Amino acid sequence: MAEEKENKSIDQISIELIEKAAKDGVNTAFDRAETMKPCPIGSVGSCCKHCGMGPCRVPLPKGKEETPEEKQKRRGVCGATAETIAARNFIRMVAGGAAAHSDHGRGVAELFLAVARGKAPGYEIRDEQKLMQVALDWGIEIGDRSNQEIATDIGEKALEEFGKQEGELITLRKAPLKRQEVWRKQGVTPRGIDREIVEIMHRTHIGVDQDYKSLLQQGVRASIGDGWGGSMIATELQDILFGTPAPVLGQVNLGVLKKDEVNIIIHGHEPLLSEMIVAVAQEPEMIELAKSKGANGINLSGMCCTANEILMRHGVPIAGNFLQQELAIVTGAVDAMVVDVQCIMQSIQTVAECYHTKIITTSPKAKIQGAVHIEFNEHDALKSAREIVKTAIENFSNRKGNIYIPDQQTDQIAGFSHETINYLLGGLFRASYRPLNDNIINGRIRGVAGVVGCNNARVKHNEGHVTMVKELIKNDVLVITTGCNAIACAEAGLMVPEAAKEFAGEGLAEVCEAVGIPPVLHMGSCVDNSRILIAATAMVKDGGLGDDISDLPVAGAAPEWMSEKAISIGQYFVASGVYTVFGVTWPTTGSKEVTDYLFKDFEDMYGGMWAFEPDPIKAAQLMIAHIDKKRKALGIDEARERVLYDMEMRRELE
Ligand code: SF4
Ligand code: MSK
Repeated sequence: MAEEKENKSIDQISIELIEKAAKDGVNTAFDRAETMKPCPIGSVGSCCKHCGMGPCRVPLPKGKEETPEEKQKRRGVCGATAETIAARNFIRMVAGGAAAHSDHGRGVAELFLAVARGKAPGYEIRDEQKLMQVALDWGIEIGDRSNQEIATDIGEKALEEFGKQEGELITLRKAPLKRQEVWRKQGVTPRGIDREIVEIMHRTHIGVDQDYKSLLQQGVRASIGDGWGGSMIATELQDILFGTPAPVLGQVNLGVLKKDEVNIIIHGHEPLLSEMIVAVAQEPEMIELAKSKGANGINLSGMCCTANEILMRHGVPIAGNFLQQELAIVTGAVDAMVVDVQCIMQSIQTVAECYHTKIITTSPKAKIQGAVHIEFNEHDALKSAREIVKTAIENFSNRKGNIYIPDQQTDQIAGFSHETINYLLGGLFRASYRPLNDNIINGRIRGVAGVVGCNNARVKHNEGHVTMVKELIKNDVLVITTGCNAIACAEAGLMVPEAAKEFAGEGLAEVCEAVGIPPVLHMGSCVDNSRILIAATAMVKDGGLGDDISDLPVAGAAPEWMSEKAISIGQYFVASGVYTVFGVTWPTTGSKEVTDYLFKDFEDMYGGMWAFEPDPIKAAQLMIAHIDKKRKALGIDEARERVLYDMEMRRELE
């Protein structure tokens, strides 16, 4: 029995809480993953339910070679082939993911505009330098105009990008020129963020686009509109409003909960409300109210990407990643879990009913039956935040006594925005990626990997993330990370500078030690994958490593992916020229043609392609092999032979 629980997570704290859930008779995702087996036809993309004549299932015949005649007949009622069905399913996943990120971006842009117009009390422009930078990037006049005027133009322009009908997204200009040309040549330059998503829904309706290559190209187009459009707008405007992240010390894992304080967990993705909750929880009246109810204070922590957002900007501790959301409630010590959008399990309400926790939904787009709904109103955000915090405080005295908080948490350094990396590497006056490029060229750093994405209850919690990342850094590959991978790495102690000595290869460890950074750099939340694109572009611009992202010795991965957003992210990594490996399962294996197109043909078209490898060590080795291939093409493969750091070089770097 104990062994069974240990198979569910590599994290001891999670194992203890999975055991507590079992003792308390609480059903969690870990249990449901055992009883609910994935459909073998749907999981490979071979089931279509796009019309009332289906669902139609077109699985590959088992155990025998299919004749061309049999393949001809293996179609849906409307005649759709297995290729069309797999491609349609795949790009509908891209549409779902791109829509989620981009609607997040739209929400930020709306708030941004309201702040610029003075209609969102409580918010302000915190990063003036970034405001100017974005104005310059978007061609908005600065002159002697006020911040408010400039911000109004930026907000209006940002919102236009969603509904734009023709031309090119303004944010694509951030990409290397050669990459922009690749997109034009392939005909996948997005016109408007919403338009490309809607077009996927149109093309995948019965009887429209029935050429898998044409379908997959539209998937690429919408994904670029996500990474270089909606997500990038979200990140840029959030930085202006809430501050661009800088290195900050924080703690992680369920041990951050406090027995004697009101515990509020903020879960989801958008930092609009959570920023206000962070402010309100520090108000003396709120702390007094908590004390009057017998608590020693108010303890905020985050879950999933909201956690990453408020950690990066305020050092608020992280309670856990996707598969730990139910476990947090199982501690019996969470007085309120406040949720907005994305990656929120409906079952948190059922688990909460076994304890005393109040689930508070806040978005009109995301309600949960049985939960308390306190709607977030951006025009009176402080009022919403106060009502939420008060509701949590009032609930403190309802605790049932069945409390267990593991006595363990891990330190981490987060806040590695593109700007911070630039500054850390080059200093304030000559901020640049030059030292990174130089250390890649001289071979101390072999390459860079962006490892991101979710947890997936089909595999052992955090195992794929941590195993892959350890293998990469051991082989001198610097890892940059976001989302639930970042939380997994932090829980495993990989995000402190000392981790370089313990886990990284000699060359990478030397560089980390000289700069004072961990070997795994936390870049933020899911929308902040756009920071990875900007970092890759900065490497190109600094020179010496080719003239496009596809020339760089870099790779991407999502070893425990599960969400449609992860597919959209992977697709825009690939479209940006990055070799990208996913684990767990691959949603098009029902069609060899579709899979080959994504895994092979895309390399000729985009310089980056997809790969699937569920074993995290093998997946890391694939990434390293790709990095070495790129090093060879750049003529820097020999340089890896001489990894010696003398004192002069060290001083130069410092
Ligand atoms: Fe079947 Fe075609 Fe309808 Fe899909 S669209 S459910 S393949 S008939
Ligand atoms: S929260 S999309 S489970 S990374 Fe962004 Fe984690 Fe994946 Fe959600």
